[in-house]
Amino acid sequence: MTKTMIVLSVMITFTTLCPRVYADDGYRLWLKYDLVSNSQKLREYKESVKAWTVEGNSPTMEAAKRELRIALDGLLGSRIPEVGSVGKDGMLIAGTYTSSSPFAGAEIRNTLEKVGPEGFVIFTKKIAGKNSIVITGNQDIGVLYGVFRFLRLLQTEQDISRLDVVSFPRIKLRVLDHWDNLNGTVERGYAGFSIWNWHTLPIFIKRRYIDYARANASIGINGAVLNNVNADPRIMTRHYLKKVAALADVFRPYGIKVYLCANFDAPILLGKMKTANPTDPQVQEWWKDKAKEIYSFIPDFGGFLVKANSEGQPGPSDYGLTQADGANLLAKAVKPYGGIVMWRAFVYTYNAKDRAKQAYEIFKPLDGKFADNVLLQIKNGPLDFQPREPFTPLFGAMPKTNLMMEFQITMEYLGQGTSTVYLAPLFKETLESDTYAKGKGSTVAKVIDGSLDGHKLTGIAGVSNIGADRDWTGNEFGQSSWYAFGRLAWNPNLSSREIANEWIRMTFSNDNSVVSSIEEMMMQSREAVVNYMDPLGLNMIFGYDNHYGPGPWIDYSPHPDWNSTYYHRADSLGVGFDRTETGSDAVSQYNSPLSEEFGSLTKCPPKYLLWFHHIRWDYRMKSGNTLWDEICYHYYAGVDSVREMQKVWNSLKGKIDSEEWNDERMFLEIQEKEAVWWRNSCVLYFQTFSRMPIPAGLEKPDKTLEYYESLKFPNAPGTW
Ligand code: GCV
Repeated sequence: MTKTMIVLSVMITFTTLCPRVYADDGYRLWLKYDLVSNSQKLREYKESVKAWTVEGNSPTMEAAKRELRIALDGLLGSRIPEVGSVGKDGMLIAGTYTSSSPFAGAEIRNTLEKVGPEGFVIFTKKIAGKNSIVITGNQDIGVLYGVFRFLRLLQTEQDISRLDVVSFPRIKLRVLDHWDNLNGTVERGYAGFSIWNWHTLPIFIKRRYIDYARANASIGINGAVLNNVNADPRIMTRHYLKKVAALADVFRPYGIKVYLCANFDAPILLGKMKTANPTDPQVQEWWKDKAKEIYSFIPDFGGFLVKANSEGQPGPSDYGLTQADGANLLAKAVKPYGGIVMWRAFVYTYNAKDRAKQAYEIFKPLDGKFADNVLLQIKNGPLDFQPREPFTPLFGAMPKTNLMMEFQITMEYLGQGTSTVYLAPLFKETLESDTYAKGKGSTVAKVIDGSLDGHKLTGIAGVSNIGADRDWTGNEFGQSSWYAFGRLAWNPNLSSREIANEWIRMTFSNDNSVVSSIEEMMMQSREAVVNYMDPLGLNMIFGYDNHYGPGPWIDYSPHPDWNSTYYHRADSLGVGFDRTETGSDAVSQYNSPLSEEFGSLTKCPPKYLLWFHHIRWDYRMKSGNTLWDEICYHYYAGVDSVREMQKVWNSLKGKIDSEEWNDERMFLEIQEKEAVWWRNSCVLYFQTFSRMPIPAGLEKPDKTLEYYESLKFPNAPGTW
């Protein structure tokens, strides 16, 4: 060995085996694979995994091998050999099930029959008299998912001595919606520019594309819509399709299909036709040809996502036709190739009496009119990704239609890139809501997993918070919501707390006291933001257009329902939107007994009170406080929670990576200021109507309402 080779080999051994000494920048997400910190566990793992093999060499199996190679070496701190044969003690064997698999048997075959194409099982078994761990599934992708699950067990330092894991996804399409524009910007993106570099594709494959696929596969996400729903039609030209195909090639081994947002006017804009009318045979032919062309580039193309007749986008209403007519046009074009259409229910006009009622009014009559390869993609709440909304009543009203959920992972209305808000509790709140469509227990989760109405084509989408920032999401805690979205898409029954626990262990530390501190901080973070922005059912009182910061005073938009005053309706008597029978009657869109519950002042859950009721300032709440005092207490509690989060975080100094710690410290400093800004602005603004004092004992705002109203944010994302 030459001197240089010796030095190199020492360096490689050092970097592989030693725990990291440099600061972390968040790039590795939850796939860090650092050395197992508990020495007892490390010894056990090394006993259990002395060598490994992955059967098969498809691109997916090669991905599984690559993952095991880097992960085992990192986690166990030494090179774990990959061997070609079984029969050694401490073997880890991964492979799809066949009758000649070394682990074949009736019991395992029966179990696999229940887990479907993407499910997997992990179990401990003696093979040829030797202790082995087996990861298997019906298809390669199931095995890859199983590998990630096995690695998570090590990452979170679980017992692996007697494994018996059976897992399969409850929802078929688990999709990230990227609102990425072709010029590199991201609508409502707070983590820098788009991760897709349309200029250097298709030849230059960034390492980040592969890591994106790895991260998604590790949590079971199996689809990516690459472009903004406000769709630039050029994405469907040959120039871009070659680039899309290159990304599809990268994602395929990881089980991820690509989808594109289609602009409904594409026949006019690209095809130079005079109309995009779905009833025109030439328009139908144009979509058929376009689908053929797309599939010639990407044989497993997933299909289209469409925003139609909403916020300036074209659609079938332009021709006096229904949303179903539009959706079915595209559905027919992709049907021969097994493609699907995700058609958005986010359709509204600007001057309705109650915007929250519109999607239901437009779509409910169309139940049963959509083609079988269409899914109606519905936002979790009737308005627009607010910190809290009741669920969209359509979930309990269209049994003959494939309904899919649309959550927003990017935090357009929750403090955007700098705030720490763990979104699993928000997702869960909607999923666990009872629609009563078929009596008690008809939860939204059961609607979207297809079990309530017997649908096979099921889906869930999350508007991505991913950008080109080094740590992917701008604020590392944003990763937790991406992670939670994937985990809940796989299994909506998981709890927010257990998902947080996993993520913290993989991201920051396995030290129990650190884990429980961060877990508490995350679990209160969503309620904190609701309290200091939109307590008691208030909503849509954000800064105009950029949606950053408070703007309850906004009343200058030409679109009535883009004004905050449209939503809070504060006057000298009270505050809140009357959606009861005598108001807009939105309550009647919910099934009984919810409609009565929401419609009753005394039975309505306090968290939705001002969503459904206009209430007097001096109304006595169950707590004994007047409504005005209760509003104030919530705003102040929100700020207190952020200060509490700061305390918890400060106590972790020295216990987690210093760079990650310091980044979050700074973000929480911003968040505390923003929470105070929200609280003071809203309390001072609503006080001009209530004319009541801020309750004794609460700190007084140190600035005037005029000051807050005068603030401008030329650098807020979305304003440039
Ligand atoms: C992509 C809200 C956002 C828009 C977004 C729209 C939608 O109105 O502010 O930026 O557009 O929702 O979901 O289509």
